[in-house]
Amino acid sequence: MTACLDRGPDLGTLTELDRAARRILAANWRRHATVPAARLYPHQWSWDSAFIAIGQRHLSPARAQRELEALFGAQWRDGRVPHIVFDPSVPAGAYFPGPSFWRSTAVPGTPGVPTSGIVQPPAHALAVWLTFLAGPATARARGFLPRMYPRLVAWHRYLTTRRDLTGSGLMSVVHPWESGMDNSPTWDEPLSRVVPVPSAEFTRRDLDHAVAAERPTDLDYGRYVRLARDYRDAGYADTAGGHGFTVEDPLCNALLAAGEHALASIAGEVGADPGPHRSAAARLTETLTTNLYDGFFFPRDVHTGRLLRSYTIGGLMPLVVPGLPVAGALVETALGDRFRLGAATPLPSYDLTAPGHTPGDYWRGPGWVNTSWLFWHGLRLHGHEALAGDLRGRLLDRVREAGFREYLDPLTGAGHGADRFSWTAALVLDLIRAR
Ligand code: 2M8
Repeated sequence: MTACLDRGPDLGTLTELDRAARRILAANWRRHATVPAARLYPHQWSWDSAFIAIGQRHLSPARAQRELEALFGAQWRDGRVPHIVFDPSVPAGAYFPGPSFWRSTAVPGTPGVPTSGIVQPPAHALAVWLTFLAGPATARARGFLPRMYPRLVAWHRYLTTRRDLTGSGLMSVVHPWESGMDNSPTWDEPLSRVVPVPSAEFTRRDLDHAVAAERPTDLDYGRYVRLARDYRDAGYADTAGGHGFTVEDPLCNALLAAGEHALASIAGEVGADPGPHRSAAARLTETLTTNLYDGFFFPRDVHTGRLLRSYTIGGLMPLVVPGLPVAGALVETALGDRFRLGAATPLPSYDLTAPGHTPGDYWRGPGWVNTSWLFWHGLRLHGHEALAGDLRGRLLDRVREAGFREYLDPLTGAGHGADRFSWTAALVLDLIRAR
């Protein structure tokens, strides 16, 4: 096992790891949902809740269902699921940008609870289906799938219609936060065209709880604020050409395709027709591969029409799509020097051979457990059981050594970012139970 300089407490055996993970999820639960990390992220986050449910389903299927229901309870009338659902009992200054920045409640068709106005990767249909499978009796008694199905359909419809900003059949993200990989080097080029809001005009809260060298710069934040403010001031309208940043992202579109497969299964359970979901999944898979694959999956910058050719973890994520025609090539790339599957764990967020790779800096090198979990899920889906088993063992070892950190140095295993991070705990619980 790799030596690890700033390793956290030795969490010992799997039983202890399991117990520690349970304690984190219990401590981070707030009435209806789980916060990603108590201080740095004190509200409900969209794709975090999907991963949290995937772990929580093993402890309490009902609580996992409630987590997802709480998120979709904040869905907008246009179908969008906001990336943050704010907890009104948390002090206003605890997170920036908070409710007074997004002003969601002033937008017609939004729920009473304040939310952000942007989205995150659509991991939800998959999470709903896996949650159902872990407790079908509880789910049936609570009417979980009949309640979630129309909401998931509306969510996917929003992404495949209003967010298809090019007519290509793929969804676009209009803010780096929407990709889930906020500070990825891939966004540097499209972001460079965005005029930053001066840092004197806003107060960051993340630096109260995290090391500045491991977080985005003030200049990046200025650009994030500009994009979010412009979107808000346009009434969160999704218009082609109306956004300073528009990218067709492989991770989001792959989760959408995987989500359509999950929706087909859910439709079968609720007595709806799975056919349209199967067709949508096939269409998305083909368009994703035709438009974004060139030896690897790259995002497309809609403003220039060009692929953004850096190797990030997002480009490996289409492995979650059942029947992906280039799955074998993707696994080969993962085994190569850029990602070093089988050695670097968690899988690095950015190309290990790139000059800009920084092992401790936000989405610019370190590994997150959620993207490695998605890749592990994809390995199993495509029959790579041995590689999947090895990745599972390595991930559990890493967390045992470093603790439940937000992200880790893929080569040394050193932990970074928030501690007692919910999706790390939840996905460890899932990995422990994987057969
Ligand atoms: C990070 O993003 C938030 C903004 O949404 C932030 O930096 O404040 C990302 O890692 C994102 O993927 C994640 O969902 C969120 C909460 O864990 O934190």
